[in-house]
Amino acid sequence: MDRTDDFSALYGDHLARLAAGYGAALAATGWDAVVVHSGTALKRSQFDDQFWPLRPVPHFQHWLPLAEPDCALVVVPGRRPVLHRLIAASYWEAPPPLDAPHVWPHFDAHGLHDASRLGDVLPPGRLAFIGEDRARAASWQLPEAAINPPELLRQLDALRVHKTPYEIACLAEANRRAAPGHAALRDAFLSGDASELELHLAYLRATGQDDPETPYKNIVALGHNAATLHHIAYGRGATAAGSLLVDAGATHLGYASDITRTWVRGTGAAADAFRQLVAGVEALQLELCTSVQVGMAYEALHDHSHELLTTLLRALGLVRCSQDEALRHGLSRAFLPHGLGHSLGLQCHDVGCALVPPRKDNPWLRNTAQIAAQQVFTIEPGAYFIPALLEPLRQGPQAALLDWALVDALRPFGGVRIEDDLQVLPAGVRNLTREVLAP
Ligand SMILES: [Mn+2]
Repeated sequence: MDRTDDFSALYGDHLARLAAGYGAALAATGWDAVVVHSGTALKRSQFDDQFWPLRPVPHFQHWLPLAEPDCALVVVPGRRPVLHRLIAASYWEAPPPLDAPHVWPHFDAHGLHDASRLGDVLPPGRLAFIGEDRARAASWQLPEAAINPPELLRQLDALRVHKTPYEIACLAEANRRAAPGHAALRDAFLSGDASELELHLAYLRATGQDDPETPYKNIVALGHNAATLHHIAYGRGATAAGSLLVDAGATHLGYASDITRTWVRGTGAAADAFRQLVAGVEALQLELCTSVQVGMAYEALHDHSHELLTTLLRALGLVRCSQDEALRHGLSRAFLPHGLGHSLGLQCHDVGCALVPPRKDNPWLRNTAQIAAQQVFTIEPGAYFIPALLEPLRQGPQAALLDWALVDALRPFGGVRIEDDLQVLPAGVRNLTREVLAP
């Protein structure tokens, strides 16, 4: 069996699991069938006639990686799924071609000249609609109560938490596609003075992606810009900045990778201290990856990341008090305000692992699930010099617990984040990122 047959077999198994899952969810929630809409192209402005590239409804992409607007997938338990595709009459726009021959044998495909006429051919019975375009559902005479019924949606989202071997293969390939981009930016940064915009373009070239195809806007931050967690307003000028943070991924058949690396250049005491901080965050990131265990709460791992970061900040001299005192005052939270990671899949911030809200002191944590085999999530600790978080400490009663001269010396480097994508195994993890990206 060659690799293509192998992949094709994985996809068949994936669809079989999906069909069983949809059947159970529909039966449990009292629906006879479901229509999953691919989405409607959104106008960039109501005053113009250009559209954003379609981001398909993830439930639709869970079945097939087709990025065409106004497709409808009709799932009736026990029957082959039926795909209605709009036969576009436009000579202005055409959807991207789909290079995935493994998909077509699994669907009964029909062409539709007018999307609003689908209502005429929908099966009888209680039909639910999953999608974003409520007006489209209404055009098919589906009542308001049939649109994204909360309990059905919750059960369909839950199906996306544990990845099938097909999905794991897609996520692994998305990592493999992103790896040359990270390697190219490391080399460009260490050997030249490219601007953020030039580095962003170099990443797209090295990964063979157009900007809208990336799973999220590349974060390319030189120097102090790394303190802006989602820095995407790329600088244009050559720079002598001592650090580069790149948070960028790739997609494969709709599945995303999400990878962050931080690089340091230059000499001197400040560069050496920041290099130690980067090495320390990388070491604690690796330790967190190896401590992942089935049954553990992801939030406990997040809490553990603050213990490890506190130890690191004390070792580097940024924090000048006991471990207990630093933890009691939550000093590490001023350096690391975001969550340790999130579920990953068809969306960069995938659903299903945050059904329970986090504790109040972890407001930005997007994964509160119990860790289980076949989940895929990121582990992405960081440490940043963010004036809006540090200044209140400097002005407050705990000011003496930090070395402000060192904080000020490191501020021009912005910050560090190290992020990998992990598949949880029955014992331990598979690191989808490090298996393709050399240190
Ligand atoms: Mn991430």
